[in-house]
Order: sequence, then structure tokens, then C-alpha cells
Amino acid sequence: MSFKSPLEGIEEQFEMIQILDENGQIVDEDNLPDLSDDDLVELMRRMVYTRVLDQRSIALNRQGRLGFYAPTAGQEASQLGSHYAMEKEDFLLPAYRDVPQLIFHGLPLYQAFLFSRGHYHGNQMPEDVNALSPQIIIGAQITQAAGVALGMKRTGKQNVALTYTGDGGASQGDFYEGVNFAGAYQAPAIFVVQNNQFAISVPVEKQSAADTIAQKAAAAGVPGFLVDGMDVLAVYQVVKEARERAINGEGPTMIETMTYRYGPHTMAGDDPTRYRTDDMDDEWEKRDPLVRFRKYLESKDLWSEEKENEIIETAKEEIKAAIKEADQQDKQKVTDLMSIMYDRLPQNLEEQMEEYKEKESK
Ligand SMILES: Cc1ncc(C[n+]2csc(CCOP(=O)(O)OP(=O)(O)O)c2C)c(N)n1
Repeated sequence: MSFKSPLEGIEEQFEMIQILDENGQIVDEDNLPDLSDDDLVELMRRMVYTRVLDQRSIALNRQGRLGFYAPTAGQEASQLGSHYAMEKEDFLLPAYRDVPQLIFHGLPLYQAFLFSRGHYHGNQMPEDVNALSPQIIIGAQITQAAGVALGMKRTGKQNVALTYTGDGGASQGDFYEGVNFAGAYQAPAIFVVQNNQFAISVPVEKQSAADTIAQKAAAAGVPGFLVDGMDVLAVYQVVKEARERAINGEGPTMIETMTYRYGPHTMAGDDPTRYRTDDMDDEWEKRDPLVRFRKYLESKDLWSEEKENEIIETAKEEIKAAIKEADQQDKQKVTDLMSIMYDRLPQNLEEQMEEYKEKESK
């Protein structure tokens, strides 16, 4: 039996898409997104804001004022470029590192802090925010996104479901099931796999024998793209086109964004020096998404140090105010957890409810 490997020529098929190179030069004029100057400035503002939020969140975590936190520095182009291609009515299904997208989708910052603290109000999306709270179970959001997207298709909505996972998530069973299901039903879903090179300490080479994650889409009959995840313009453009295809009834897309997280996996004791070298960190920092986009904007006279400092100061003020607001939130009670979970309490919990009401009233 002869076997013709489908992997022949796979490198060319999944070549990495880049529009803006590390020096801030446009290398693919043909695919340059149709964004106004205001849009370009807004994209940079969001990335700067998110970098500040990351630094402040790490500091707050170290002061014991934030609970769970997964650092985002390095991934701004991947996160915010992809989200910028979404419309307000589109549905966002983030993972635990995707809090910035959730904030720009409309979750108030103080609620994002409450999510970090494990307070239930951090998971209560405002009425006008089409999003689930950040998923902690690796891969679960992929099947959920396929379902949400199918729902949108069935109800005739001109919207998409966009979800994120990491390279590690792309080796979960849920990932294959979700992508396959969305392909089978031509559901308007966009699966963004942020390949930041490690699943905690496990390098991507150990996750899979496949050269790219993007090529995993092929087996499901779904278009797959590999994008420079440090290039905000490329990420935006690829997601924008995926959205257009989805809205036109052409089904889902999988997008692998090549990126890097500068910080630890989370603030819960991970030490990246045990599995990464300084050389590797330096290599990736040269590709920094903010540095190259800043250069590009400066070359178009759209950016200045003054403008950036203003954004940094505003971000710091907003973060301060949001932490204050989070601090003022009522402490969560056991009875809250029961009453928000059920419309009508099961009998066994009714008893517990009474018990805890009594305890809490003391
Ligand atoms: C089903 C499941 N298995 C294991 C874990 C523990 N866990 C938390 S984060 C993580 C690594 C995920 O890595 P990746 O998908 O690459 O995302 P990244 O954290 O790099 O953004 C693991 C294994 C989990 N949360 N859920």
C-alpha cells in the first residue's frame, strides 16, 4: 500500500502571514488592512493600555490585592488585533489570559478585577456584552464556540463567535470536536490559537508532531492560517477576512497566531527561567508588537511620546479607580453562590440555604 503524504508542500501552504515586519516596515502592501488613521491610533492605544494593565495587575497580585492573574505582555497584537476585527454584537468566548479582549468588548474593568478575585460578580456579563466569562478548563470554549456559532446561524444573526485557546489547548479532545463540528455545520466560528510557544512549561514541539497548529484545520475541512502574532495588522486582517467569510455563510476559520508571553504562565508560582533561556526571551522581545507598531505609526506622524505618556497616565488612573470600585463590592457570601446558580433551589440546597442564612446573619 503506498501512502502519499499530505504533508508534502505543507510549509508553503501554511507560510506565516506578515504585513508589518520587526522594523515597522510594510512588507505586504496588497494585504494592508483598510483602517483609518483613527483606527490605527486606537489599536496602539489599546495595546499600550493593555501593557500598563498587565504591569499593574502583576504589581497588585504581588501586593495580595488580586487573586488569579495570567500575564499578557507580548501577546497584545494577537489579542487586540483579533478582537478589533469583531463587532459589538459578535460573541466572545475568551480563555483566562484573554481578559483584555473582554474589557474592550465591554466588561467594566472593576468586574475584570473581581473575576481575578474569584468574586461571582466578575462573571456576570452586562446585558449588552455578548461574552462568556474567561474559560479555565483548557479547550472547553472551543466546543462552546461551535455551539454559539451554530445558534447564531440558526437564528439568522449576521454575527460570529470568536474564541481563543493556547497551543496547549490545541491538543485537547474538545479542540478537535469543536472545530470539526463547526466545519460540519458551517457555523460562523473563528478559532484563534495563540501559540505562545509553551503550555505552562511544555514546549509546543512536545504538544504535537505537526509542524503548525494551523494545518490541523485542514483535516476538518476548515480554512487554517498561520499569522505573525506580533504583527497587529496581519492578525487584524486575517481575522477580518475570516469574519467576512463566516457572515457570508462560508463557515469557520482557524487562525494560529505565533506569539510569546514574556511573563510567567500565571502569578501562582510559575518560574519561566526553568524552561526558557534568556536568548529565547531576547529573540522574541526583538519582535515586540508595540515597538514595531509604534515605529510604523511614527513614520506616518500618527504617534508621539507625549501621546503615549498620556495614555499610560490615563490607564493608571482608570486602574486605580477600578480597583477601588472592586474593593467596595460586597463580600461574597455562600448564600450568594447558591442563589445566583439556581432559579429555583433544589430541596437539599434549600436546607443549606437556611443554615447559611442563619450563620451569615450572626
Ligand atoms: C482540561 C484542563 N487540563 C489541565 C488544566 C491545567 N492547565 C491550566 S493552564 C494549562 C496550559 C495551557 O496552555 P496553553 O493552552 O498553551 O495556553 P496558555 O496558558 O499558554 O495561554 C494547563 C495544562 C486545565 N486548566 N484544564
